[in-house]
Amino acid sequence: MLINLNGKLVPKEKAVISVFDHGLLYGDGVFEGIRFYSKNIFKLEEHIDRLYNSAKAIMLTIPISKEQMIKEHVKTVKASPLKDGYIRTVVTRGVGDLGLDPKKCREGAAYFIIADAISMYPEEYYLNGLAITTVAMRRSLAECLDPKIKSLNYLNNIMAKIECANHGSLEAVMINNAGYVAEATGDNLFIVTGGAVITPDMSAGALDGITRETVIDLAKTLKIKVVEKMLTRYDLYTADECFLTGTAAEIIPVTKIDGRVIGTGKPGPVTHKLIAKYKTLTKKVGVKVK
Ligand code: PXG
Repeated sequence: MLINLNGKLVPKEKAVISVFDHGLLYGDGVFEGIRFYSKNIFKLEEHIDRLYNSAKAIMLTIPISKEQMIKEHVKTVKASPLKDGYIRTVVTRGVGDLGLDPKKCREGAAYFIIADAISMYPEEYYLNGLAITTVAMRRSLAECLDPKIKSLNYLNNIMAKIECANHGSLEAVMINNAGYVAEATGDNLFIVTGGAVITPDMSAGALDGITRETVIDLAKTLKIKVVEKMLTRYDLYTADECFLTGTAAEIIPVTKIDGRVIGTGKPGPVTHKLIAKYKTLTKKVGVKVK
């Protein structure tokens, strides 16, 4: 496997970064998770835009232009033996002295791009639905670390993941400090109630998911009403359907929340329709890697 390390393709064993890299020392950096299907990179421009926005928010200058970054992604996928896979792009503040001041990273930001396989949840959950649980760990406040920034600091989500695993569940519902539903640990959350597709408003504190946006667009083309609003756990328990969205997870049905069976207990018709549309779209669009 070849890894793109600062623009050079190097074997996995040689793709190493310094222990003085501030991405590692302080979580000072940003990242993206992107998929490619049959060598087409899905929603690449959107992911690159979000990467540069995350970097801008933390005042991190990415050393290459967006256009060059797109080319580096194409180069990395081209070098991969995989037809379908997952790309993990990371930009760190770079190598610096000890001390959290970013000025100590005099060489500037560093980046790497990995193209590899990924599996988020076992296949049976895509067929039968996932059981998820609310955790005590609250989603970070936008006033502290805005969930819109896809930073290398994922401890908020990781601790929620540990907490739900301690309760024997594979995924967590994260709520914000006001008690409203924000998202899952690495996926956005949707419900279907009265025929409408409903998802927490971005102001609830969630990542501005690219799959979330895609699903909203697909629902609209299917003439399904889409609502973005604050949701409580009561709204989840009483929904007809529920599903999670993310680049890695794609669309996964949820059939149980905190022990409450959702709808019929089986993935619902709207979820099925959106999964089918999403699959078709991933085959149709994307940046082609020749
Ligand atoms: N919420 C959070 C907190 C995320 O990190 C999503 C939602 C879904 O966003 P997209 O744009 O993918 O629809 C994410 C996505 C990984 C990894 O290991 C990345 C994510 C989630 C889980 C694992 O690369 N990011």
